[in-house]
Amino acid sequence: MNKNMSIIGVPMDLGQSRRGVDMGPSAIRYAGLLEKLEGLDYNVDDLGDVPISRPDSRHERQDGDLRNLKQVADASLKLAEMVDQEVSDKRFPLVLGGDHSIAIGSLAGISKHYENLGVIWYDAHGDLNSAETSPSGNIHGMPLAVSLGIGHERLTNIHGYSPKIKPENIVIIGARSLDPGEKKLIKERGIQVYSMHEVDRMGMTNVISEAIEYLKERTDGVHLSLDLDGLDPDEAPGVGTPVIGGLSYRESHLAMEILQESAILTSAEFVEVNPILDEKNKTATLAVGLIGSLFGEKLK
Ligand code: B3U
Ligand code: MN
Ligand code: MN
Repeated sequence: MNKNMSIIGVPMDLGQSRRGVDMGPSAIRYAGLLEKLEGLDYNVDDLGDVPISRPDSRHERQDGDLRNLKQVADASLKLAEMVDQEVSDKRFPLVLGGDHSIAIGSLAGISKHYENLGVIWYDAHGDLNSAETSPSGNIHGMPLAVSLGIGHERLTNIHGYSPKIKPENIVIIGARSLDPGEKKLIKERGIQVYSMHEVDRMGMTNVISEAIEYLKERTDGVHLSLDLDGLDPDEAPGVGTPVIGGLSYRESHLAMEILQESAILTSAEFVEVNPILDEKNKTATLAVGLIGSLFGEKLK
């Protein structure tokens, strides 16, 4: 794996309705991220946080519109430009959220550099909604659809091109809360989904190994987008939309270790850590632990 790494924080909470996830990047840094990575011999450059503009007042949803569209679009473009620069400089971008809407900017900056960028979406949700299918109007439920070119043009066109990714280059792991429109899209586009059902039946070793083989055959780079709500809320309580019955601490570490061995990742992001809803920074600490396994920390 690339030993030169750039960390970018995105203190964004406007893609959903609960406050606190804007403090995610600080909580993850405070939990010892830099020390962990430097201890694993990475050359780490912490670029600080992307500036986020505040809305004039909290946006109440109008019929069919998207909450805080302008602020999310502005931040996505800034993040895309920063990530783009780091990939050009041959550095591994590690992005810290913030709510999952930030993936719109990450993918916009990264995908320019690849013909066939693969994405592993580790999440309780599909994040495949658009204004028409969203039950909430929250943009954090939309970034994967936006990256496929589905959704508001201000989002799909960030960084001047669309789509960012192809449906056959996506693997979703840990899904257990999909809206009807998302299920329809998954079927129509043939998106690979390992829901909790498959994880339970096959075991995480087989799920992640199959996902790696699948992506190896068809992609020239792979981005990991890890939403902490993919894990069970018992183990990751500090998330805005907890869903019971999630991936365990142990399954998640195992997935990160097998990803490390495969060496397929070219970028990653960890999102949705909400320190206000957390218990003594447990979720941020968990995120740093997972990042350790992903980047080569060994048990023996
Ligand atoms: N699918 C729902 C809920 C949701 C999506 N992502 C999260 N929650 N974290 C929606 O609002 O789109
Ligand atoms: Mn998500
Ligand atoms: Mn989620």
